[in-house]
Amino acid sequence: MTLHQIPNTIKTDSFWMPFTANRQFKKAPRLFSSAEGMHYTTVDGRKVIDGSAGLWCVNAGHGRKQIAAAVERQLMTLDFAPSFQMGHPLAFDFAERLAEIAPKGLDRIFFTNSGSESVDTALKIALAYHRANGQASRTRLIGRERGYHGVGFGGTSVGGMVANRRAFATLLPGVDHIRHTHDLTRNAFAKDQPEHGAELADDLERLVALHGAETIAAVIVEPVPGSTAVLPPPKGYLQRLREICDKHGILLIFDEVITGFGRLGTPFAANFFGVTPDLMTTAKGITNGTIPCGAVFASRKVHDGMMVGPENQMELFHGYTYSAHPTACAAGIATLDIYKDEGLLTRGATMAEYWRDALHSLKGLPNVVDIRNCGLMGAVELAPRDGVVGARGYDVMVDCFNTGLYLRMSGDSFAMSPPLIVEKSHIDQMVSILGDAIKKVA
Ligand code: PXG
Ligand code: PLP
Repeated sequence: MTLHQIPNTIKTDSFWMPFTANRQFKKAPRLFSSAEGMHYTTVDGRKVIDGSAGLWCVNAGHGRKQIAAAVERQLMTLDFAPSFQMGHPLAFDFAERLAEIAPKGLDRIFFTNSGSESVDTALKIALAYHRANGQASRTRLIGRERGYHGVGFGGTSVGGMVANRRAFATLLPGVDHIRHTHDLTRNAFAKDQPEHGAELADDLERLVALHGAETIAAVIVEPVPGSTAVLPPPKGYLQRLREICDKHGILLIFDEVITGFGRLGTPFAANFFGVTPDLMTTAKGITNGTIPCGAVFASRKVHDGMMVGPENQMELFHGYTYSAHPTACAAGIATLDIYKDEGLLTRGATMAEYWRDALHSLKGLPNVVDIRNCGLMGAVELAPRDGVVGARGYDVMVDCFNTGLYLRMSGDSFAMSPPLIVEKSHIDQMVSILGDAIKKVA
């Protein structure tokens, strides 16, 4: 397992790393020093193909000079401008550009700096919207088991990955969860959307019966959960969830932090599934991962519903110092230019079939219990070793890194989401390295 690992010459004590086993990592650090196109280069000079677009964010590939130039120009022109009671033109331009590619009607944009902030913002907008519309009793927020909505207290509360919640006590009150849709018994090795499970959306009716619709503000789901290792929604599931929300006056929030900006071969998952939420949270690919940025897309109904009261009074008491930061806007506009020029928001559709078949070719390898795909997202799930969750997955991940593939693990599953510039030869290489690692580690 130590193949290619470098002597530890840097001091690693001070950096408390996020979502990392710090003591394990620091014994044998895995360090990238540069990146271009589809590849990282490690500090010891090896090329490693990027199977996860960084952390699901580098959709146009690494080292895009156009973005770097826009950021540099912006820093030298207007490094910072407040967006509280002041403004700068680029923020308005960026919002207009996002509105142009938004799912129909979701064209009011609130800027944040991350997915976590987008989620907390959307949840707060949902509460404020109902209050502004005479329904202040709608305070309950509903998430879903296995959901990931970032790490703020709001996102952690509606999230449903138990390890992310366990240490943090009571979280927000008045939150509940519907059931997840992962069903190996009925759907293992399903291609694209699984056949079984649309009825799981009816679990929302259970919560309506339990709590009363008049207490529920919003339901938040990832159209395709990513962090929990890619769970495409059963056919008809999201449509049904939309119908139930409409029936009961509940706002539907799609968390598109991963699925936004071309991941499924459409600009957003809302386009892919033909279901439009009331609010949509985004981040990551919005600036190709270069400068932290996020955005909440709100429907006209929600936005206009908030534009009430005296005109000299703020409509929403919420915002971040860095909302619509000039460098983030510059990076974002340059990113949208690249997506448009290179057709990247729909390129995934032309690669999805090849991606699917390549991933599913791993069926039959030792310990592989499921393979899932949707657009340019994919996952391979292994059985845990001796009942210890994550041990086998970790060994496969390290072996892949040592032999030239970076990918994300979640327990004993591997989630892959290559940059949208990926070519068939890259896909072959990724699947070959992963397959070899699975055989070796068996
Ligand atoms: N919502 C969703 C659906 C996400 O996937 C967030 C919110 C939070 O975004 P920020 O920018 O605050 O991290 C995310 C982030 C992984 C992985 O490999 C996933 C995320 C982040 C880092 C790693 O599972 N998702
Ligand atoms: N904490 C303090 C003391 C602050 O003054 C501020 C912002 O002014 C914040 C937190 C919030 O920071 P941000 O707006 O970057 O989220």
